[in-house]
Amino acid sequence: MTHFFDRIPKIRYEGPDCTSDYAYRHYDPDAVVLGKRLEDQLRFAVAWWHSFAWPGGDPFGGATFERPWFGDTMAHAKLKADAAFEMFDLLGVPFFCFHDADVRPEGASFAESVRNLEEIVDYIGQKMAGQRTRLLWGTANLFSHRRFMAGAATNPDPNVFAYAAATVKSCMDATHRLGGENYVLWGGREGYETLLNTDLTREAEQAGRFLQMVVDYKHKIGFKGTILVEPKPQEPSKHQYDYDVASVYGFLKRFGLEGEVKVNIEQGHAILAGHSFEHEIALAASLGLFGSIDMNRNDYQSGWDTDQFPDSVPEMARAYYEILRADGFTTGGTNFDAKLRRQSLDPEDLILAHVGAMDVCARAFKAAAALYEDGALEAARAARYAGWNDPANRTMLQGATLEEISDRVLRDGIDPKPRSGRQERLENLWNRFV
Ligand code: XUL
Ligand code: CO
Repeated sequence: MTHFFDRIPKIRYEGPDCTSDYAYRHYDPDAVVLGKRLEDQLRFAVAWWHSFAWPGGDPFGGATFERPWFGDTMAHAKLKADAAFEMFDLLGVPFFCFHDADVRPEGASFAESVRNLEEIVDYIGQKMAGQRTRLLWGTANLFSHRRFMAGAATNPDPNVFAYAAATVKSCMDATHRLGGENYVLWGGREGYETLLNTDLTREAEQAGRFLQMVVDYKHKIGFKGTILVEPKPQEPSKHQYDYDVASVYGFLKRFGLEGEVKVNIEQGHAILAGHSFEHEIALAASLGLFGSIDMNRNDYQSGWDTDQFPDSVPEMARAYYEILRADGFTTGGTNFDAKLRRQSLDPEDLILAHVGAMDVCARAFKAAAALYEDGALEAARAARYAGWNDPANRTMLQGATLEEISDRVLRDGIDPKPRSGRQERLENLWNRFV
């Protein structure tokens, strides 16, 4: 016991009229929505790094948080794990996610870092055996240490490529041992600061080879989870190669990995790339790449990655509507890759941030599910394309040539009549549900 969360009661669903801070108003894990328990639809996960490892610094100031587990020893790492599992239990959250660097102290050598990771993975495994929290995904931190400043897989130095490969192997082993449902690669430094010193061709080939090895190793060890790439356009690099879903798709096609790897889409990253979150989800689904989401938004004025907890039901509903159209999550889930504001010092802040975020997502999901079940939006979409059901029209996509189509236009006197896209009507429909 850490006593860190001592004054906080276990959070339960108490309904929309409840006035306590320490209750879910919308997230009832056992409520059945579209044939599944809400817990199994949303698959919430806590991010170890922001909740337990981040000290509250920003570019202008250092740590603001004081936590009894801050320190570089295995004893600190275990205390941190104790606190994490106490919080998972209080929230009743089904999953967590971690990087190696969040859970273990860095060793004096690579071998010592791996030993530390194995020791803490044993410890986390024992904790998992005692409660119901599972691992949504594991990942390697290939961006914080100075050795990765010029990239990991895309580093000009082959020794860094080797170190990164060995690190990913150790993190895949850890994820596999803990029964993780996915393994994530976010290429924070896989990009460049200036084209003046960068060989784009070489760096892409290194990244492609690296990901092929990850996929090979997944099959070798019998890891049944999904390999996920997390797109982001920039920050910390000036330009990151996994810019957005479309760039990741091109990269996967180029290296023959499109059937092996999916994407973990983060709301804030989508906006940084000049897209909406729902655009990235819809595109991933249409390309057969949709995997999981990181549900944290940015401040719309600041223009950088502020990793805030979600607070907007209408925005989240758009995202969950697209997830429902993609048949929901399989191995993926809703990970709160979100951090407190640096003035939010108290244990309560950490709990209430997650309670609010889970309620926002649950409310959004239920609204999206009601609209999806109603079917009016999907019927309108289908009606818009209904002309393609006519066999004569279908042949145009199935082998008819330009000359044949031209003959048909002349023969039948085809003369298209523009029709309304009915956008406002559909927006009104949307707002009846959300
Ligand atoms: C950084 C980010 C990471 C990844 C995991 O912007 O989103 O936390 O989710 O490395
Ligand atoms: Co993320």
